[in-house]
Amino acid sequence: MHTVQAQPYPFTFRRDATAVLVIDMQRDFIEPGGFGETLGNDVSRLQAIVPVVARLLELARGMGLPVIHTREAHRPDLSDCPPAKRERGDPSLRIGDVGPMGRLLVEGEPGNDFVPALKPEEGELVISKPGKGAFYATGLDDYLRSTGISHLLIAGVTTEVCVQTSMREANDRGYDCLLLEDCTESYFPEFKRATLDMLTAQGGIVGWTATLQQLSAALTAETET
Ligand code: C5J
Repeated sequence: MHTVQAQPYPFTFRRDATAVLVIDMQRDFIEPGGFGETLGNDVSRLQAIVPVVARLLELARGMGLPVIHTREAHRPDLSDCPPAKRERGDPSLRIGDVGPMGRLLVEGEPGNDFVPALKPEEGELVISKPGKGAFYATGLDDYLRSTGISHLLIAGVTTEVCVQTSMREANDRGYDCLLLEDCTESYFPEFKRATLDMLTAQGGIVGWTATLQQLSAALTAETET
């Protein structure tokens, strides 16, 4: 067992029952010209965590932990994009419209790909998801159950949207989740802080949080006890 000095209390996991889940580290959310920016957001806050998430991937791969990547993506005909999602708000461009990195949030388009520093390696599972949650209309739950994964180490963007939704979905399905505080980010710092507080309140009602350094210390402790 490994034990991370987490909030609200230590998080314990077995390495052979744990995967890293990286949510939506895509150009569409992180680079200028993508979906996130068309909604009026400053993407620089999200760019800042890319090197930290890269260190998490390096650590996980070095330790032999499975890594799963999600991307928010719709089919080119938008048949999996509810009109309510496409028509929401007053963005400068909508899902499926052509932006500087191709059609927004459409699979196969340059902007829908992962940022270069965080590309999946061969053999790592990539889940395309039409919603905010990683479990909605995907095979993620079946994959985790069939591989005996019960614990998730979560990273990605944005903290209060796709990350929080996915962590809540995982929690309801019985997974123990640790969110890496410095491997997640929001366009709104106050929403990130509030989300971390909400997830860990009431004795970890949704799960745990810790820093990458705290995870690293637990994983590299000399022996798995
Ligand atoms: C959003 C996400 N923010 N990945 N998606 O629309 O959080």
